[in-house]
Amino acid sequence: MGSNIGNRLEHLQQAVRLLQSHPSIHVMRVSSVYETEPVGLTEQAKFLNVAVKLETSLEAKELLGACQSIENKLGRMRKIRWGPRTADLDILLYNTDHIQLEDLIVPHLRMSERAFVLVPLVEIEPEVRNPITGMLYREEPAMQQDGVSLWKKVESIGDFLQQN
Ligand code: A4P
Ligand code: MG
Repeated sequence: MGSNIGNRLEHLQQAVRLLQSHPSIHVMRVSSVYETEPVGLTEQAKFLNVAVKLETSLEAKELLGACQSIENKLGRMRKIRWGPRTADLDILLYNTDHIQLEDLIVPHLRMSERAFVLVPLVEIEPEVRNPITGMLYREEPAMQQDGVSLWKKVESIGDFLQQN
């Protein structure tokens, strides 16, 4: 998840609360919070990024729908006009599945090249591998990129939700 508008931490906390309140989603872990230089469109504010581990009985497509409805809810709650969203929730991995649908590609297409994804992911799941190549994500060269710094250490989900 990422946010670079307004109260970034609050947006991420709210997204985790909304995931938790979904009847078919159980939040297992939340990584520490990292402040990250924007990648892609670089003329924008720094992001806060976290990785979240879930257990769910939802199919991947249904989980994408749940993530998008949380993005929409957060956008509406913050009264941000149509445009950049207050929170972006992407699915990085779904078990070891390889999914190639029109609107859902898993593993996420650009994750292996992005330290802002890999660093929080590897923190909560150090042994996780790319299900297609078998490569450990912690051994990806992109792990060494600059622009990702620890912003708040997170010890537990409760700890994350209480931070300010
Ligand atoms: N989509 C396909 N696969 C997936 C997936 N695995 N998870 C489709 C989520 N969505 C997936 O996404 C566009 C479309 O991707 C969706 O309709 C969905 O069907 P979006 O969230 O609407 O738009 P977006 O996030 O602006 O585009 P995209 O392509 O997801 O952008 P990225 O690659 O996620 O980049 N820099 C830092 N430091 N931190 C960030 O968090 N985020 C971005 C967004 C750019 N730079 C960043 C960060
Ligand atoms: Mg996205």
